[in-house]
Amino acid sequence: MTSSVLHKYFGAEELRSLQSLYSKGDVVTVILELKRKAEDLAGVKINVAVLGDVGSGKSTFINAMRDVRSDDPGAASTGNDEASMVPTAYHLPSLPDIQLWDLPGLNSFGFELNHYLKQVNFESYDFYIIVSQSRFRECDGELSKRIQAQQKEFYYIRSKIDNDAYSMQMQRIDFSQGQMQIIRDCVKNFKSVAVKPPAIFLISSFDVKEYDFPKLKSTLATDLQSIRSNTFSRAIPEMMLEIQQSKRRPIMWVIVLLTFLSGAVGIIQAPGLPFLTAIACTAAGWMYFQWQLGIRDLVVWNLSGRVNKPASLLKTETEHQPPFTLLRFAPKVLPFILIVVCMIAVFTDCHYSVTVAVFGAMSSSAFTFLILKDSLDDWLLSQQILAKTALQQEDDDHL
Ligand SMILES: Nc1nc2c(ncn2[C@@H]2O[C@H](COP(=O)(O)OP(=O)(O)OP(=O)(O)O)[C@@H](O)[C@H]2O)c(=O)[nH]1
Ligand SMILES: [Mg+2]
Repeated sequence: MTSSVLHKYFGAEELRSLQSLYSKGDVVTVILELKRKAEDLAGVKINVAVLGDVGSGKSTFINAMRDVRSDDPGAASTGNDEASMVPTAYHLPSLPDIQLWDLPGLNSFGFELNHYLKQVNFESYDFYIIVSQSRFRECDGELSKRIQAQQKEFYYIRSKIDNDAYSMQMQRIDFSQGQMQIIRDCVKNFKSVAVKPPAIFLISSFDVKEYDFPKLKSTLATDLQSIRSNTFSRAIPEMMLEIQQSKRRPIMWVIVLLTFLSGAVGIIQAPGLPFLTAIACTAAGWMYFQWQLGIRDLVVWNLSGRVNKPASLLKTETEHQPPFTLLRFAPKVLPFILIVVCMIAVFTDCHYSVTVAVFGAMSSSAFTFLILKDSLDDWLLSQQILAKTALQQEDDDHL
């Protein structure tokens, strides 16, 4: 699986064109290109992780989905002595855009959950199928919580239902009543771990024409488009971040340059000079951002017409900031206070002139750097949110 989310959706040529548009400050066209891609995701591969407890029937299920027997060449190895130890991808002939990943059983290595999730690269998958046998297990609850936390979706499979059917028959329990009871229990168990109950299928991988197997296959085919759209929508901020990287680096160099300038001039002991230099360098940096990344309001207004969304909505979303905490606030105010202290010291003809000069320079450059770096990160983040908000409606329309 590729680690770059952009490479998953765009070819090398398209990528170059996106980077070049962004470098020219044309963020609106970049977002419209993402929109165009969101409307045509056909052929984009979806990685589906099949996971669950050891021996729950994951590999047998994958073989059944692919219509192969366990002893056919290329089949996933199955059996109680044939534990799958590394994630392995299998293509589905009936749904070529889906790649099923056979993951090791949750307790295969005796790993604790976090270690296991890291080993199998848990967060890299687009969709999940949890396979569970005979009853809802603690690990099913844990896995489903982790999936929900990523705002991704999953199916829940109760495997080996042929065994359940047999034991119900032995106990003279009506099978359809028994099935309903299993589903009710699953729903109750998901609710007990605060997870929204997913689609639940009771299947036997030995009998693909019976129970919920045919329904599972058709549901997966139907849901494919919405899974793809959701995956793309979730990835928009990350895609924007990747596009922005090439531009962020040169801008950071300009910030460093302005920081030095601010410090160098701030060292001169003229009344008010460190203060004026810090303000002038910060203002120059701001203007440079606007020039390089586009004027915020203009971008929002321009985009609003192109994606048919009210500018007020786009603006409100992008202005959404993390809480104004003391931690975020303090580093910028402290250098400012130091600048003022240095000014007072110069005005009052303080004798510690070298100390004052050094403090003046340091506080002036610290103020410039912190404000500019924070503003840059803030503008880049708001572009990521802007792209996501602008494209959100389109994704919802597809569902
Ligand atoms: N009766 C019945 N047995 C099944 C079914 N699916 C799997 N099995 C059996 O369950 C055992 C384990 O199946 P696997 O598919 O290897 O299980 P797994 O989850 O891949 O196991 P690990 O890779 O070790 O985690 C095998 O003996 C299978 O034949 C089913 O639908 N019905
Ligand atoms: Mg296996």
